[in-house]
Amino acid sequence: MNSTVKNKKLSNWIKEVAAMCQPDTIYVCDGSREEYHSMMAKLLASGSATLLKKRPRSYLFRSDPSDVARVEDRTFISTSSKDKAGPTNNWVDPAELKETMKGLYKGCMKGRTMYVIPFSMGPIGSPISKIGVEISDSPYVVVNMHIMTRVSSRVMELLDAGEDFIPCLHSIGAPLAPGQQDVQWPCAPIESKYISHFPEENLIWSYGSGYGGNALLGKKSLGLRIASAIAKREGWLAEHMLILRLTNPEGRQYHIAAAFPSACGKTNLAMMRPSLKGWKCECIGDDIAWMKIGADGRLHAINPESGFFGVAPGTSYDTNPVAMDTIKENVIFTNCALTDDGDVWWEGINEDLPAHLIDWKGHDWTPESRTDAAHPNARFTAAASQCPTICKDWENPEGVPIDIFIFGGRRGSVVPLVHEAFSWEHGVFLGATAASETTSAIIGAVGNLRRDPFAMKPFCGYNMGDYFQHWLTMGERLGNKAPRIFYVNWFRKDQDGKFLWPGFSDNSRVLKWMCERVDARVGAQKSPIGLLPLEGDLDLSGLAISPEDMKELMSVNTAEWKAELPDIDAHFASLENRLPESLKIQLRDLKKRLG
Ligand code: GTP
Ligand code: SPV
Ligand code: MN
Repeated sequence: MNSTVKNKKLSNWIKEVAAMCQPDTIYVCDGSREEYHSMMAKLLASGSATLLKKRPRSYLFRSDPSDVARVEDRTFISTSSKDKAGPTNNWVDPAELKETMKGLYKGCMKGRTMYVIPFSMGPIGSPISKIGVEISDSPYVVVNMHIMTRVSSRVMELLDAGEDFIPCLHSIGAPLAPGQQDVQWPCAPIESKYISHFPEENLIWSYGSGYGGNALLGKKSLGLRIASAIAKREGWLAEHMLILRLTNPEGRQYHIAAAFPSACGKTNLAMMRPSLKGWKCECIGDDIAWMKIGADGRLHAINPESGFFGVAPGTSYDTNPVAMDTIKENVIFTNCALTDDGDVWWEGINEDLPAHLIDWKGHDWTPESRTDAAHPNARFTAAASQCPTICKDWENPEGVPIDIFIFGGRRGSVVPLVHEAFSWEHGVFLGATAASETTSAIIGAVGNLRRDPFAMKPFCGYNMGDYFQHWLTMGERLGNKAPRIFYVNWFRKDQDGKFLWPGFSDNSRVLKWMCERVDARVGAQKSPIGLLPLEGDLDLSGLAISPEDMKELMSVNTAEWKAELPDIDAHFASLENRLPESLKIQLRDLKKRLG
């Protein structure tokens, strides 16, 4: 081991894990640039990474084709009773799960280095931050954690001084026998992957995958699943939300937090460049928000991450110029295609189709190939500090006071562009019943409609019924200082399957309406599902959209909404006695309004 660890809990844990996993060596990370570059040099030498000639200090990785996204079927919330995890989570008894996983962990790091990664979620030393230590046998995880979290010797100093931490154990599950040649992306087969969480003891055990949220354990595992359980116990919120600051032409600031499911537009909205003149949007976070009630009685949000792990396909100078500028240098790309001159490429990056590429599987690709050149869940990892619109307050430990919550999802039909909740309770009902078509961010079928309450179905570390109650309780505590709640759908399509709404920078038009609602500058019309903009209140100036398309976008069809009810009934019924009474009343009222 390259350094001594003074924190007793940590040094004991390192010993215990080393005895179980049997690595060749142990390396404690300090988070320095030198460490990052020497790891990258090794990854280049081993053939795992490709240096991009066209992008300074940027690298491309190709994963195993079986290891390309989060594995929800293999993700577990292991609590002392099944009821505590609830019907939306996979549950296995903790003793049984640990027995199974200990069997897998035994000798799993043979022939490899075991990295100890001390990291902070949130600014180092801030009272709202949490320290984690990830033990991993993946150097790819180390370099990504360097960008996505605050890995630093300063975290180790806090640990040395006795601070507590959340242990996050990770192995790719691919030991090497003596002399065995390594592969480019070692991992275990799907059936032996386990992404396990023990929220009652703040513990994470992940085995078998090297990709994204399965492996970068600060993100979904600590930042959402464990943090949501802690937040419930302590009376705050850990949410799958972007955070942005919108400034109107008069200079008034609004802070918005929005929850959309995976690959449904958080990064894009967080980095939006408004098409409306005089409006400014600044990015605070693109995936996770931790929110506490401040001394002023308002809800304050911080982004616990320090980087973006963003969806590459669809990102272009047309759709998301801010992201394009964020990823000019110092980027890790995963599962993108490689151009002949040494740059990355993906579907939707620009109009030109290169004559030849190396696809994400490492094969030759030409426009005649019938496959995607980049995997649909190909990602970029880039530091938040590189974002040209990063808000100067993004690391303020006080957070920013939230004015507006937005829920939403990907719905080709039924759901209008925007509606507002009648009340906090109705807003919680909108979050609780949110539904979206599944995307490539999850292993499994794409395009299946499912209820994804608060975009937290895969990330809530406890019973979803109790989570709904927690939101209701937070609303009671916030009283008239509670953020206003809205619901959006950027993805409604016409009969030909074309998006009706231009989206991206034009989403600023919808945000403007929300701000004007907050300031009571505009009214609204009642519909059975919520409040809709009055004719003419949505600023469409300079936008070429036909009145027919606009009408279709905003339409609330009673028959279509009635057809949603059986699925909502079933969703609520699955929560049984944990479903709060007031949400039952909300559903009853919706049924009455639909007639
Ligand atoms: P995760 O990182 O998985 O949590 O995803 P995310 O919610 O941050 O999604 P992201 O912003 O990366 O968007 C995912 C995909 O949706 C990309 O291909 C985007 O181009 C596309 N997208 C985002 N916003 C819009 C929009 O307003 N309209 C349309 N049509 N597509 C959008
Ligand atoms: C998501 O799936 O919501 C992501 C990507 O943000 S991952 O880090 O893989 O969870
Ligand atoms: Mn996400």
